[in-house]
Amino acid sequence: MSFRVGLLDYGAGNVRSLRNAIRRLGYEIVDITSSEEILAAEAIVFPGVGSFGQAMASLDAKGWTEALKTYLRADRPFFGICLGMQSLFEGSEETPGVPGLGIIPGSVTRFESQQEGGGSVLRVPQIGWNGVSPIKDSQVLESITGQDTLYFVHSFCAKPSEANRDWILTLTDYGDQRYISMIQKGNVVATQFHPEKSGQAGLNILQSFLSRSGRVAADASSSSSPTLAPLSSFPRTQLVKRVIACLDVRSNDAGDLVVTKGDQYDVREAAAEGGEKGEVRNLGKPVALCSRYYEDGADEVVFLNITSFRQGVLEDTPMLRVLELSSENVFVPLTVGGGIREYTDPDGKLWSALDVAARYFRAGADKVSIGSDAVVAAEEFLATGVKTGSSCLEQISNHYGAQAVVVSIDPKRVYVASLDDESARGYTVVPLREGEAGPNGEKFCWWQVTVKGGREVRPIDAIQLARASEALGAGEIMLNCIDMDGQGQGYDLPLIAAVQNAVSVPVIASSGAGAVEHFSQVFESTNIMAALAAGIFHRNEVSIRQVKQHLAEKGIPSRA
Ligand code: 1PR
Repeated sequence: MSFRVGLLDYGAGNVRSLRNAIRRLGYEIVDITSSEEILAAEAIVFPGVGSFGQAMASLDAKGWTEALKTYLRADRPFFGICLGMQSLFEGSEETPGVPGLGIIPGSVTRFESQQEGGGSVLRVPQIGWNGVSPIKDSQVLESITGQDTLYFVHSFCAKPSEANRDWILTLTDYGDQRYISMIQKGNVVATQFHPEKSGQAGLNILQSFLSRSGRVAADASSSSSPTLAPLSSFPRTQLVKRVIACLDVRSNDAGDLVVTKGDQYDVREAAAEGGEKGEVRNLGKPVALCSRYYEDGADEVVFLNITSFRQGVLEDTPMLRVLELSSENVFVPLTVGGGIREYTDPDGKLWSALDVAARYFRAGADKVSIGSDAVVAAEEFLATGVKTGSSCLEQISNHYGAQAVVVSIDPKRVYVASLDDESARGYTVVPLREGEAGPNGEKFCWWQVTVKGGREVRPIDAIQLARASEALGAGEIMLNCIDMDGQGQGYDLPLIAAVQNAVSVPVIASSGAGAVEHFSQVFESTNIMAALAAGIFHRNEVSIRQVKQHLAEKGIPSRA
């Protein structure tokens, strides 16, 4: 170990994974607390989190802005991540009028949520794994191959131009929009993607930077001069499909936290004839399963604390510990759900949804998933048309950014006889697939929203909830289906298509995967970019590798 890495952390999100990644690579971390420490640092890593305006305001409030500019202009070792890269530009459409550090010419703009060739909307934020197309050589990229993908999660991006060309190291394409995914000039490096969330490929990039920090300027071969080829001539990249493992976690009857799995949300073993309901199914330990799925190629892991509505979330120490331990060894995004809401503890103290989310982010979560509380907020919004800003969904989204908030929808099919069935007025009714029918031969259905793990139905449908959630600040929708859950018969394709068409944020298909073919089926027939499964992975029926192999055989791109 040659030096200590200074971390510029202004307290806005999950930097635990970054700390874990740097430690894993063998470096010691020192938290920067003053502008003097910035100027004296041997290397600085700046993981910007939150909004552009908040990041710049935090730097200003701490009196760090000028010191950071001086540090950067002196070509000292710097690695910016996501907003840490965007802050190097002159400004951002995200927070007009707020100047950036102004080291790189140009301003950051929002992705255009436009129509693509196939007529579908380009989903913003971009969430998932995409490639990088180098426009010059650099030792920072020495371990990256053309097949590698890295994890991006952002709504804003910096566009390449002749004015900033000498800073560009790699370009990436989202739909037909080409943007800067990495910059490098001398010792100053930054990435739009999250290397600490990009598996081994991301760790390799961080390692390449840290291992020669401060020596780049002296080593002329490390970064060649840019070629004069037009920026459009470099190979295109694409966002690939995600395969997500989901761990439903709860205490079993002995009080241990276990991964369980329901059949249509019933997580207890069937009762013996005439006997009482069986035990909670125990399919393994959360931390161990999370590691196994990471090693097996999961692009993301979701933890759902499925009984959190019965207990106080801030007393949920075991779940926090699961996240802390998992994030030590798992370098892909982690989402946590269950009990993300405002909460009054037994002493009468009120904890805001922001306090609750902050606890989970600090423990290692990258995103929080909101179920029941999002339904409450959506119902109010649908009734009044007013965004109060006070719902838990809005608060967390406004503070941490939409990309950090997933809304988990738990719908149940309601079968009806016709498209204009009186009982389904106001809801989206669709025809069932060939061969499907309701219990009384019905040929149509709509999807009623439930809360509390399917125990209570609400008077809105999944499409209304998805639309309202997007309006209130959800960056992603996790779309379960109680009827399909644990059945192994495939995803609810009409539901997924209906929700996918109703919103412009990314949608994760969930519930029903029973074979590798169900993944290609949902990806091909709905154009969705992410599919989640639980039971088949827990029971070792199908591995994530096998899913990816199958996708490759079908010509569907996914992370290798
Ligand atoms: O309402 O904000 O406290 O959140 C509670 C969260 O817990 C919600 O995200 C809700 O979906 C989840 N949840 C509550 N009860 C259950 C249950 O199963 N009894 N699990 C539950 C939801 C469904 C999926 C499952 C897929 C794939 N789990 O996540 O993993 O259906 O399963 P499969 O591949 O085996 O078919 P709040």
